[in-house]
Parts: sequence; C-alpha cells; structure tokens
Amino acid sequence: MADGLNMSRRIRRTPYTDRVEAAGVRGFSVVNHMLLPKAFERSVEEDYWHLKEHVQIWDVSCQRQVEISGADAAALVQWMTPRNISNAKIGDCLYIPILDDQAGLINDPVLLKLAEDRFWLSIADSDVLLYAKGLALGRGLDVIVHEPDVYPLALQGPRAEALLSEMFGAEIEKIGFFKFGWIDIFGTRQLIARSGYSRQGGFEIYLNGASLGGPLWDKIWQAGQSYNISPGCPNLIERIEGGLLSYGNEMTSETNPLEIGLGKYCSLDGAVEFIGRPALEKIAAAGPDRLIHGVVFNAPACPTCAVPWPVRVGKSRVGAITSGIYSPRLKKKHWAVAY
Ligand code: THG
Repeated sequence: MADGLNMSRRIRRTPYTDRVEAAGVRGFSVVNHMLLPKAFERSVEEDYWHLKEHVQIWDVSCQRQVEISGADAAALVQWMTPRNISNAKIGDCLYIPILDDQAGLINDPVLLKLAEDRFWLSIADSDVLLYAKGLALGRGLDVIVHEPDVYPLALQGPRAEALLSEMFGAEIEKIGFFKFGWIDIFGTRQLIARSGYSRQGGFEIYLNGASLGGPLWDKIWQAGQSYNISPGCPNLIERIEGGLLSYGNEMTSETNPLEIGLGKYCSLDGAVEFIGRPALEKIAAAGPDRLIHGVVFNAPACPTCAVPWPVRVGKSRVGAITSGIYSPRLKKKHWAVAY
C-alpha cells in the first residue's frame, strides 16, 4: 500500500508541528483536518513502556475546540447531548456523547464549561462545528459558534504532574480529575485540565495563541530533560488496554451510545430534552442489538485494523474487531475491542 500523505493547506499543521518534526516524527494521521503524530523514532511498544513510567509531550492540537457562547449556549449544548449537563460547574470537564436524530453518534467530545454561557467541545474526528452551526441557524438560537485559536498540548504519564508543578506552580496539583484551572504561560492566562487520552495520568494545556506553541514546547522540553521526557502521541496499546474508545473506530454514526458502554452518560429518566431522545429510549427499552467487549486472542502478528475484522463462531459472524494490537504486557496475545 502507498504510504505518506500529500501535504497541502487542507491538512492543517499545528503550532507544534515544527518541533514534532525536529523530534523525529515518523508519520502522521489526520484528525479534524489537522496533523496528529502517529509514531516517533521508538516503536509503539517502547513508547508504551515509557509512557507508563515517565512523561511524554503530545501534540494533540487536532482535538479542536468548538466554542459555543451566548444566551442560548447551555440550551444548545444540552440539546446536542443525552448527558444531563444541568449540574455542571464552571471548571468541569465532562465526557459527552453527541447524537443525531437516530441516536447515532456524531462525536464523543470532552465538554469544558468556561462560564454559564460559554462552552468548549474538545472534539474527536468529525465536523461538530458544522452540526452546531446548523442546529443554531435552524432553530434561530442566540449563540456564536466558532473555532478558537486553541491548540491542546498533552503531558501524559506518571511524571507529568511533578514536571508541570515545577514549571507552573504547585497549584496545579489541586486540580481534580476532569477539572481545569489556569496557569501563567509567558504572561498569558492559559487553561490546564487534568485529562488526556491515556490512563497514565496527566494534563492537557489548551494553549490559546498559535504563536506561543513553539516556545511553550521548547520550555517544557528543556524542563522535562530531568524527567526523561520524550515526544509521544496517543499510544494504541495503552488506549486499547485502558478501554478508551475512538470515534471512527469503535463508533460511527451507525453506533448508538448504549452499544459501546456510554449508557452512563445518557439521561434516560426524562430529565432532559435532547436530539435522538425518542430513538434512544426505544433502543433502551428493547435492549441494544450488540455490545462492545474487550477480547484477548492469540495470533502471530497483528497489523493495523484498517477495516473491521470479522469475528466468527463456526460459520456465523458474531461481531467485528474494531481496534487491535499486540500487547507486550500479555505477551503474544492481542488486545482488541469487538462487537
Ligand atoms: N482530550 C481532549 N479532547 C479529546 C480527547 C481527549 N477529544 C477527542 C477524544 N479525546 C474524545 N474521547 C475521549 C474518550 C475518553 C476520555 C476522554 C476523551 C476519558 N474519559 C474518562 C473515562 O472514561 O474514565 C472520564 C469520563 C468522565 O468522567 O466524564 O478520559 O483525550 N481534551
């Protein structure tokens, strides 16, 4: 298969891409029309072990923010998700499914409540900006929907807290899981959350201002030397072991949240009105047709799961593997997520 991307302006670089290239990136994926590093010099396995022990710096700018502000902002966000957001406080992050009218998943972003009338949706790979704008226009809502100049940079791994505490002050240690606070970066006020696409702990800096990206990377890189910092990216082995779902892989608009274990983020008690509610209630009443499972299997090798691999019992197809990879921890066996 042909490899490599034909880079063009449609595939957006990030404020950190120069640094990522200097750090020896071996390839990119494209998420939200923006580059996401896929691997560095070391193997995915070596990166996995490093992530579990040290700290890594990840360019996750492709986690684009869709900002929704205005008098009807909370109403629009609530309309888009089955998760009841009425008790969310300023400073909270919430993982929320976003549904269409059939209860199919449009996206699974992290919601940040910045003010009573201002939210960010930190999105996975689909055009939520267009969905939100369309809904707002169609309903005549009093909101502004736009993509701010914000580029998340993740520090993941058990040493992330010590490094960031040394750099930006011990205050960050008080930030709870899935909460955010504020730090000073080059004299600017910047958002930092205890979150990230790994189970090893860490933070995400939602850097506001592209021009600060390179200098911020350099500053963290320098301070990180005594913490054995390395460049990294979301690690497929760690994410599958950790059960973190990936939009486009474990879910598409053909998937509903009840099939993939997101029922806990769905208000089915009638407390909130949201798009797809009748469809979701119908599915809940009948019970979902399929359910996601983690599976472990033995195989000599495990290529990238670019198309779902059928799972058969005898001759009948009982499901499909949507993500899979060799587990160096379990040796020989592979982890996968399957229907
Ligand atoms: N960080 C930020 N934005 C993102 C991601 C991220 N956008 C895209 C993608 N990742 C969204 N997917 C997920 C999936 C799981 C989690 C976060 C983002 C996650 N969930 C916790 C859990 O499952 O335990 C907590 C959920 C909760 O309590 O609300 O960490 O990684 N900025």
